[in-house]
Amino acid sequence: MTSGGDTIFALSSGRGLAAVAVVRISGPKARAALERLAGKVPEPRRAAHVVVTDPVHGEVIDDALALWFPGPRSETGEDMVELQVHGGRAILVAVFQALENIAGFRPAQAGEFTRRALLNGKLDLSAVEGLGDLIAAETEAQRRQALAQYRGALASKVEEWREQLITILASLEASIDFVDEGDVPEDLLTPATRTAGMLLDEIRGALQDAERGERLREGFVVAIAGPPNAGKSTLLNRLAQREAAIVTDIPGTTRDTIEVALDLKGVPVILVDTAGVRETSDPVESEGVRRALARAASADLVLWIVEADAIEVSPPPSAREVILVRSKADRVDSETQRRLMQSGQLVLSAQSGIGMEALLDLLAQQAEALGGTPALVTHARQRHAIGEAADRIGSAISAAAPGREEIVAEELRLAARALGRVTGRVDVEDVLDLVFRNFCVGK
Ligand SMILES: Nc1nc2c(ncn2[C@@H]2O[C@H](COP(=O)(O)OP(=O)(O)OP(=O)(O)O)[C@@H](O)[C@H]2O)c(=O)[nH]1
Ligand SMILES: [Mg+2]
Repeated sequence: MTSGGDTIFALSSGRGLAAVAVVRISGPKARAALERLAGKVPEPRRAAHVVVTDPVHGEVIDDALALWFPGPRSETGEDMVELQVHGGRAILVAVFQALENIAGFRPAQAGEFTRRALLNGKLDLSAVEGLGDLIAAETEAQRRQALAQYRGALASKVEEWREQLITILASLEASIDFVDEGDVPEDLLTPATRTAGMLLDEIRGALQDAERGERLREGFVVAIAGPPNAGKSTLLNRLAQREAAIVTDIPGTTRDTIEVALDLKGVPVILVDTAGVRETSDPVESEGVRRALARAASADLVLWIVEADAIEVSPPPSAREVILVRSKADRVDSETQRRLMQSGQLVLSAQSGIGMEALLDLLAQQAEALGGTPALVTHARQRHAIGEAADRIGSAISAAAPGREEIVAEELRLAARALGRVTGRVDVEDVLDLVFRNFCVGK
């Protein structure tokens, strides 16, 4: 088993007051931590009660539960120890001090346990990304997607694709050999291209779904935008069920963008209230307008809010998807409401509650589309590698012609290599820093 040389330790449970705190220790001398601090080594993978004592002063630090995981059957693949002590600050300071006093021990860096698990083949790169997402998951759909990736949904699919490519390659290489011998018994290129085409369709399908996967991780951004005084902040407050934004009857009240996170059907939705869009000479307001338009342009959905009785409707900005919403419906008669609705607009009043159900239904529908069956591809890094594989397979197919088997084979080989990057089978060193960027100490 590879080991980082040092034996590392960290608090793996949350910081702050807690009944129990979990201290993890990993590395070649992990066993020594038990011998020195607990005076005994429990049976592998069985919890045992121990008295944690400072080996230098002989002072009892705490009563604890200890677990011993000899490598390679441990999370990192190395020898590991888990101490469950009481979660007080002073206890942890004393335990860490005692561990640091053992030669060859040092505090772990952010993500270092997982990094060792990766290097020891306990996790592949996509599972590491899934694990990071699982820890960060705030909603049910995020948890489901992250767990699927952590448990190998993407890795096994990519491996399946890679194996298919290798099978195609093997058949092509056979035909190349036959060409060398001047004896081509049959056309092997045609079936190879056909299989590659089917594989390409499947890979492209997964890539098409990648945007959904990435959006679910980051949250579905809904920008509330429109002219001043249209009732944007009132709508945000109603959806957030709290007074997140200031509401007044003075046009130009909101200057900064204000974000509120909602959980809609297990999907994280980020609502953004923005400054009313209008021509203005006020430098503060004009910066607000600039931000409003920028936020609308990058949002997944823009709710363009216009008062129900507005005669002139200012045109919505260009954005991925815009829904025209008529606000303050309580100020127009029911006949006008009906007429507006018939033209496909959402008519609502954030003050009286008219039409709010319809808006929530619409948002929930969008959320459900994101949160359905977990997407396979959920990170830009994975998307790029798989995208390159798709491009290579595409080139292989267009290059296919008798006598060009070697070119086709070379493209397919590069495609297989690109797929290998998804799981970290190849070029893993290049991306470690990127992948572990958001990991914290103890993971
Ligand atoms: N009658 C009625 N008044 C509303 C409704 N929604 C908002 N208002 C009023 O319209 C005024 C403006 O509301 P805001 O929510 O601050 O409007 P805004 O679009 O955020 O305005 P800016 O931040 O200035 O762009 C306030 O006086 C609100 O009370 C509504 O549904 N019905
Ligand atoms: Mg406002």
